[in-house]
Amino acid sequence: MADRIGAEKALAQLSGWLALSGRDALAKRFTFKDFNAAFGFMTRVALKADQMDHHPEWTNVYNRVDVVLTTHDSDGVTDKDVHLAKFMDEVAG
Ligand code: H2B
Repeated sequence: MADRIGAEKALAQLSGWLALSGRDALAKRFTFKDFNAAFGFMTRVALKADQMDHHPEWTNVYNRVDVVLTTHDSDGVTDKDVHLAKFMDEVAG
């Protein structure tokens, strides 16, 4: 199982992400031009997440994707969340 590093340590390596209150998790809102761009982002991230066997909690409304990352098996934020967060930032551009 991945070691829990905690949101604070994770945030030091990321930009634009926030810590959720009451839960050891990272959050970010991604906003795109339209639904097509948002869903393209989700598709690319979904393939990566499945390869990693590490899945985001997320919701989509039109051009917006709200993401929460945490590692359920470790009961908090791990390097896997940092890795997936960085990938999302890269894909979102
Ligand atoms: N995703 C996330 N975010 N955290 C996990 O702990 C996790 C996961 N565990 N995806 C994986 C799947 C686990 O449930 C399976 C059995 O490998």
